[in-house]
Amino acid sequence: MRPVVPAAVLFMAACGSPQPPLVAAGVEVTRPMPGRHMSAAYLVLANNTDGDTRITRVSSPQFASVQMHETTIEDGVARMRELEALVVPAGGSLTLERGGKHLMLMQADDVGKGVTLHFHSGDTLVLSVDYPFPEERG
Ligand SMILES: [Cu+2]
Repeated sequence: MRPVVPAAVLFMAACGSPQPPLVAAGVEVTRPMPGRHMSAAYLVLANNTDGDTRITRVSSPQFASVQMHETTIEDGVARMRELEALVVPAGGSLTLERGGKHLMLMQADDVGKGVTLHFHSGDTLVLSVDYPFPEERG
């Protein structure tokens, strides 16, 4: 006779390890160059929900301003333009990388051991990422 597994147990097993709605991977933040107060951040954002996630603002305690940028080539010249939002597609991912979409961190305050990034969708904080600089990780 086969064991009968109650439906409620299956349901709970399926919900046992809930995935966060938005996940960051491969985070890299450049250190501000000496005498400059600007950095760039690159990462992959994965959306575990069945709806698009629209990032409308990114902030960081270590920087006065964070802009969402896209690098495009116009007439053979690389230019950056500011984006109003970053859209992470439902069940998919968005890659922020050199030569593509990226974050520009401006007016560094005190960048010590690392950088924290807060991703907002409207008034909602949807993800916070802590990035310790590699040399600080021991
Ligand atoms: Cu930029």
